[in-house]
Amino acid sequence: MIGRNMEKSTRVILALDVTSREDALRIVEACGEYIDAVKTNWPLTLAAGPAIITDISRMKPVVCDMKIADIPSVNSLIVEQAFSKGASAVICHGFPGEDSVRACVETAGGQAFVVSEMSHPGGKEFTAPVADRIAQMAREVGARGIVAPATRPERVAALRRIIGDLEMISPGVGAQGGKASDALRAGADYVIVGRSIYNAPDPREAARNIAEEARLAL
Ligand code: NUP
Repeated sequence: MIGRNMEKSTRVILALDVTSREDALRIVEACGEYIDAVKTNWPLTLAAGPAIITDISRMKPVVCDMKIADIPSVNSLIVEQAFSKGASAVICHGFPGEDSVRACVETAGGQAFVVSEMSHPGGKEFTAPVADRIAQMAREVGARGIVAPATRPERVAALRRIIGDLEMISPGVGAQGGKASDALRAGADYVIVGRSIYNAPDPREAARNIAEEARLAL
């Protein structure tokens, strides 16, 4: 199964960390107009089963965020499974090293994003000191892009200088304190937004507001 291409239109990727299939499908349906892709992670995959990736991929491109961080052979198996379910791209960790990341990128036909510096406070402890090297490595192995912290726009700008024209997707907007406009102006291509959309009283309205903020920022 081949996932669809992610458009660069609203610049919003919905992080769908809900734990019910019904809620997941309802929220994607409601927000569809204002998002370019859906990012699925472990909570939804474990709750609803991997077939949820296929279901959502019929509505929107799916970025499968299993934060793949294993040895190269196992990384390849995980990526194969994600794409066989309908993923359009995967997210892997950079810290396991170049061979592990290369396995993801090659198996994904280039459609892999590499986590550089994580967006939460603990991301400063171990990921920040090596983030520049991970970003450089992502470029060298031909990844589609990197994941960089919207909570630290100055780091988004610095990582943008390292990756050149690779794509950057940026979580940490809203619930984690980052602003979509700051991340996009600093060099992110897309913002990743979860709780501020799916926990909002009206997820469609919340997604619309962020898409509008993104439009005005660019
Ligand atoms: O550094 C990262 N920070 C982060 O929050 C890398 C990620 N992949 N994420 C993911 O983005 C996280 O797993 C979650 O799915 C989403 C952010 O959700 P929220 O804080 O907007 O609810």
